[in-house]
Formats: sequence, C-alpha cells, structure tokens
Amino acid sequence: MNKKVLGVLACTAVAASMVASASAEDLITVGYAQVGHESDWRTANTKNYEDVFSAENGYELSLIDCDNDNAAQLEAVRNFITQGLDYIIIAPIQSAGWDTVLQEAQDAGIPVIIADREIEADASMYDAWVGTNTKNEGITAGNWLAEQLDGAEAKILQIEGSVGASAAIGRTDGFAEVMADHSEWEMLDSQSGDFTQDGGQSVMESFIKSYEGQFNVVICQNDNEAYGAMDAMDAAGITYGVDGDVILISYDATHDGLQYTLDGKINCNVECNPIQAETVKGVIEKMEAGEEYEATTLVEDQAFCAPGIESEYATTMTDEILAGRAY
Ligand code: GYE
Repeated sequence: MNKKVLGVLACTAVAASMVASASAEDLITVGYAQVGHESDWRTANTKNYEDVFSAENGYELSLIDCDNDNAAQLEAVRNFITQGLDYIIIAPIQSAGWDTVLQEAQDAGIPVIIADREIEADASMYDAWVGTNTKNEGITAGNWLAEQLDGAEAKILQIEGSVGASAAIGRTDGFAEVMADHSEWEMLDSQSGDFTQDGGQSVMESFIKSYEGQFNVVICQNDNEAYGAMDAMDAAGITYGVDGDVILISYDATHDGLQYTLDGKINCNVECNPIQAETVKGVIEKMEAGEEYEATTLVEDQAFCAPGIESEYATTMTDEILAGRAY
C-alpha cells in the first residue's frame, strides 16, 4: 500500500476514535483520488478542490495524491468505499481498468463522479462526469498549426503526456486527425514525457540526439514538459518561439505557460482549465437534494498565441490576460 494512503487511513482512525462533534457529523464526506502532483495544472486542481470542499462549505475532503500510480489509485478508491464516504471523485490516471472497482462502489451505494479525465467504462458504471475535451484541444493545436504554416512543410516532434491517460490519448488523436489532412506534415517521433518537466527535458534531449537539424515543430502535451523541452533546446543552441527556428506548441495555458507565450517563447498554448471543483460541488449538491443533475459537464477551454500572431483559433496574448490568470 502507498504510504500516503496509509497516512490518511491513520488520520481517519484517530478521528473515528474521538467523540465526533455534532458539526463534524453534519459534514458531507468526499474522497478525491487525485492523479498526483506531476504538473502546475495538477497543483492548481488540487488547491481548487481543497478550497471548494472545505469544512466551511460543509465538506470533509479526503484527497489522496496517488503519485501517478494506477494501483495506488485503485487502492485509494477501495479505501474510500471501506470508509463508507458519501461521495467518491476520481481523476483517472489510466483510462482503462475501472469496471471492477466502480462495481464495488455501486454495490456499496456510493455515488462516483469522474473528473478531469475520461475513462473507458460504460456511463452506467458511474454517476457523473466533469472534465475537458482533450481531443478538441488536439484538434485546436492542429488547426492553429495548419493556419500558420499555410501549406509549408512541417517536421514534427511530439512529447506526449502519461501513457494510458485520456488527456494524452485525446490530444494525440485530435492532432493526428488534423495531420491526416496534411501530406506536407511528418511526425518524426512521438514519445511520453509523463506530463513532467524532467520527462519533457529528457525526451527532448534524446530527440535532439536523433533529429538535430531535421525538425521545425515541437509539440508538448503540457506546460511543464514545454519548460523541460525549452531547457534542452537552450542547452543545444536551438532557437524556438516567434523569433526561432522551431514552432513550440504547448497545452494547459497555466500562468507560467502563458507568460512564456506572452514572451514569444511558446507560439501557441492550448488551454485546459483545472478549475473544476465548483462544478463538481454543484453536481453533489443536486444529488444531495435529490434533484436532477447534469450527467456530463464539459469545462470549456480556449487557446492563446504569442503577440504578433493573428489566429482564427487562438486569442493573441496580452498583459491583461496574463494578469487575470490565477493558476
Ligand atoms: O494537462 C496535465 C496534467 O489531466 C488534463 O494532467 C489533465 C492533464 C494536464 O498533469 O498537466
């Protein structure tokens, strides 16, 4: 068992051995099986859940950081079931392999909300879904690139997110769909950087060894991978961004990612909004009240591009946009 899971179980045991106060008994207990802490996006998402599912708002949140370990996440959900929590929220590390544990939650009568990413399970196996359309994000990246290149050749290197994560699968598939219409584009290589800065840097270092001088587009499936890729290109003397030899595309559009976009280092940054907890809370409130609730809620995204670039698919970055980005 993962140490963090054990830690939380220990705390729960202490709490149970105390005489629960009347107000604590009134709190709605929610377990959130969080992916991990791999990226700035994830940190913002965790903080958002901690802020929204507070005791002040009537909730007791058990948030388990599963450290990108699929087995630990299944274990965390099973612990939530054993503890008999009122609601379970899962941000699935892997999209596959959920049927058994979802059945266990259903048998225990605990509603499950899938958040952030998608899963490969029949919709009857869970109660609601709140997240973003990552395939559309990939399509946006592809459309933006096609518009900018306007028929010119592209030799592309892609740093994917974590293997088996719907956010990586969606972005890869969406971009591939646009690429299928462009015989002048070639995907030289596409490897996982695990949604981390270190991963982005080491994949980019190995790409540079194999393809130096042969590529003009780098796509990173999140901002942290882009930071690592930029470090690797800086070290190799490869220029990127609006004044560079390489077009750099990123996803997430977190504050720092948008700063690099405003500075012209990232050409296009496709947004993915991590602020989802309020929407999930709204679903739970309706469930509590026995009212009808949205089975599926899509959190909307947009895209941003560097100053000097005009696009039908992305908003040109300004100081004001950056100032308004809290995460
Ligand atoms: O893009 C990445 C994070 O699931 C959409 O996970 C999320 C992705 C996000 O680690 O930064």
